[in-house]
Amino acid sequence: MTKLIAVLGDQLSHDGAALRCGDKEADVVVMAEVREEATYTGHHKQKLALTFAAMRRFADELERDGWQVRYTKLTDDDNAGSLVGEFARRAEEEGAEEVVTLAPGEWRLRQAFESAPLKIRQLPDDRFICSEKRFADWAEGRKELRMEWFYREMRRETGLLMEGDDPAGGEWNFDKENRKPAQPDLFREPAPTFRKDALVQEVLEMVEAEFPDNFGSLDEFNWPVSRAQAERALEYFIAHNLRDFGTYQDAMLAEDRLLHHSILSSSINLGLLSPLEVCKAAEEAYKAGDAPINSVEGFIRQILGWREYMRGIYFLEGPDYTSRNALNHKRDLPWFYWSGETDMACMKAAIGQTRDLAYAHHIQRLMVTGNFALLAGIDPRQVQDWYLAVYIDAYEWVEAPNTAGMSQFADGGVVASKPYISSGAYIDKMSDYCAGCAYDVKAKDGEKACPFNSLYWHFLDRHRDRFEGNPRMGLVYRNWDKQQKETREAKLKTAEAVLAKLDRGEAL
Ligand code: FAD
Ligand code: DLZ
Ligand code: SF4
Repeated sequence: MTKLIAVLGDQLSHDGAALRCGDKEADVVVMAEVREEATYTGHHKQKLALTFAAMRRFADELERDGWQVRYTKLTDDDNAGSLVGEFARRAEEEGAEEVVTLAPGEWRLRQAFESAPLKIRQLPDDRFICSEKRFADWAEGRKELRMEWFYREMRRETGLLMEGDDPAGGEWNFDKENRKPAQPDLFREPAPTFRKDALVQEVLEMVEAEFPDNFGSLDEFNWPVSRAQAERALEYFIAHNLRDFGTYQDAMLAEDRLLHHSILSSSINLGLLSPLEVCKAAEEAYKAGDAPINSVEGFIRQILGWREYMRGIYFLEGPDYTSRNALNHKRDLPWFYWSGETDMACMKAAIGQTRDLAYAHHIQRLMVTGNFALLAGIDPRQVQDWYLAVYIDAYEWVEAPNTAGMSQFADGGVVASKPYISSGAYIDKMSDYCAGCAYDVKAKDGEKACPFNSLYWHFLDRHRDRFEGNPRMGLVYRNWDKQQKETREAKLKTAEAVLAKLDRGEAL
């Protein structure tokens, strides 16, 4: 009996479990571009274009590989509009009684598949290094689910960067070497560009025509849409940027939007590259003496540690994770997150490049836009909606724990042992934004004071009951208490004025 093998838009791996269990002669692969997936959030135009272009390219590859593929384009007349609708339509056409797919990376779709009027078998997504079951076993009985302990187990299990029972280089973590500000590197070889062939052109035009009001611009679209292109991006990163990845991992520069980051998250999340092969490529570079341990360990930790851990947390914590609001933050997301119209140079830069590239690197997401939202008490649901919409790599399984957990402390400390907050001083140390800013990063109160400065103390003051007893935050509360009463009042008054402006819908 024919079965349908459904390949979703972020399941573009030739060796996933669903394709492995299929029979090229008897079974039919189903892929569908559908409105429901294109509109569950207001995806950045580049994310839509990348998804559809990569899906079409993958379908071509499957056909060349001998599979029978039924592919539905977004604008096809008979498009049912949803994945379940498309599976039902194709099942009837093919006389199939069963659909097999990898379990989607979202509770929303898993639940839709479970309650569908036809049988959809969801196989564990084995493209991750750590299965959901393995993560749940690790988490069982632990009081705290800290990434660092999980990561060490993953190092031992995979053997990555291990010398016998010991970590390569004698330490598990080299982060203390990885906090340097950067200078522009005018001699770096330019990043690879990916040819916009007829398939990509057609998709870009379709996205502009069908989603003209979505956030973002397509002008600078330059994402790998096939495995071959993703392999080129990986090779470029290993050859040119891995060496300095660690050292400048937290740095931000106005004129260098990518720095030494890999820009591989979209390719890994789509399934064009496997996380293990990316880690192995970095490990090879270390073994060959081409990249130092602080960079290679730092890079591998992001994938083997953070990426696997975030997915584990998302599925362990359950579907209600995204509605948590431990700090009871209720303010609306300021409009300038969409328009970029703000005098805060750091926010303008992070939002501007997000609009132009659908990309900002981790510290921009965490310590600029995320930090501001947390300090200003923005409703974490609205913050998540923004991150899910604007980034090229955004899928709920990884976006939600990063935003609700790591960035907004909305999960009450499942992911982060303390909130990731800072005043303007941190941004000034790690970037060159402040020199060109309308605000004064050294001023702590008054109209010209950097908003991060006053909001930082306002956050600590209003959440004193929750954080005062946190051993990692005692020092900062002692610092606050030591300040003159008038100084503290001036900072809080400045913060109140900033928040009142936000509440009136004014830009900062
Ligand atoms: P690099 O800096 O080169 O890192 C290498 C790889 O490590 C990345 O490609 C990615 O696969 C992985 N990685 C690094 N940090 C993380 C992390 N914290 N969690 C998971 N994987 C990580 N990442 C997403 O893939 N999708 C998201 O929707 C997403 N949303 C985020 C939201 C917030 C608020 C924050 C603070 C971070 C978010 N991240 C997300 C994590 C991280 O910012 C991106 O993975 C990274 O910026 C992607 O760029 P890159 O490929 O150049 O990464
Ligand atoms: C992100 C996305 C988009 C924009 N469109 C489609 C689509 O039309 N068809 C499809 O199969 N998948 C799409 N995706 C990816 C899914 O939304 C993704 O599988 C879920 O978000 C789970 O990770
Ligand atoms: Fe950002 Fe403040 Fe620096 Fe301006 S002064 S760039 S708002 S940190």
